[in-house]
Amino acid sequence: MKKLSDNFGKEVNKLLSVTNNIVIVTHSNPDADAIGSSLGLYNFLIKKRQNPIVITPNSYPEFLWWMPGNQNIINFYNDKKSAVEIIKQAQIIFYVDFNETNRIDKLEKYIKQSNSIKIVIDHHPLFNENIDYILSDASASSAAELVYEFIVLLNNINLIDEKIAKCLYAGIMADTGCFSYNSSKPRTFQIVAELLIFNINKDEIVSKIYDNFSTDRFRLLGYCLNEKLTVFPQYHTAIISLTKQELKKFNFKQGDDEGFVNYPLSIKGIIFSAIFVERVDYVKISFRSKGAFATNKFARKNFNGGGHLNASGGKSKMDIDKTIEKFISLLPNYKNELDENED
Ligand SMILES: [Mn+2]
Repeated sequence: MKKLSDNFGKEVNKLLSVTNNIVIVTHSNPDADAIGSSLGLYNFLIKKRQNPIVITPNSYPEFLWWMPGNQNIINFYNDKKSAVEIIKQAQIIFYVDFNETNRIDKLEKYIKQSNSIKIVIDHHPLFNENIDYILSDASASSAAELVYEFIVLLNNINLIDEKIAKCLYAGIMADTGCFSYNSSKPRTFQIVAELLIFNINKDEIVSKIYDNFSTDRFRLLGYCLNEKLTVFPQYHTAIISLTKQELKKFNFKQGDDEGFVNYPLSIKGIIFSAIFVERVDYVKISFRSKGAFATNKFARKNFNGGGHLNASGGKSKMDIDKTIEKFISLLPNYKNELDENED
């Protein structure tokens, strides 16, 4: 675990005791871990008699709206004026579930202008060193797990309650795909055990996050798997693509393609998966892998992106067909690596 100071807990506690204006920011297109870790931290700071405000760069799916504190989140995209004003007043800004400011899109400009103290709580590989306090561990399951560690470092375990536990559980559960990956360390389960003490209904949380497909989204998934899947067995790779017209046909709403990229990894012998989704002026790409194949390196080198070893993303300004052509043309360069990692 990286942190800038051995007295992290003491120093941050001291800092919080003299600060009123605290802002928590998470990455754009927030997922369950982004919202769970942000609201876990939010509810914790409220318990500490602080007055934090969570700001998201844009909106996020309705299946995350149940989390305690959600009603107070400010969405920069919808309420730019308030968000900018709050950031101007901020004395501390937490970066939760990201550390590179290019992950927060248009919010970046305002966050960079702020001379507040910056505190990172994140589990992505660390690139931004321009931060006052860092709690970063790329081997942690989720940002939510690190928010728990943050509370431990501040010596405030006694403040954890059902609200905090629900949010943190949601983040850990979702970022590990219901404990199927990124969850081999005993520590993750120790933390989960501590959270379950608060009588949270874990099955209900899973159901809220996963059993929420609209009929359109469910049919879109079926369409992807049946019509839009291309498998490259020689490269242990499979891809899915979706054009704007196809999205329209299925009344696409933001987040509807969430998780689709994981499905090809269920095919025997496939260890690398990608989904290409056409947006207004670029192609959004998500990568997933099993084992040691580093999708983040692949994304960084070829598609302007980055992320975790097994889960990352990128962008392409070329049209979707050219983007896919480029992806396919790259596969031979990775053949050895993909062969080695075949399970
Ligand atoms: Mn995360």
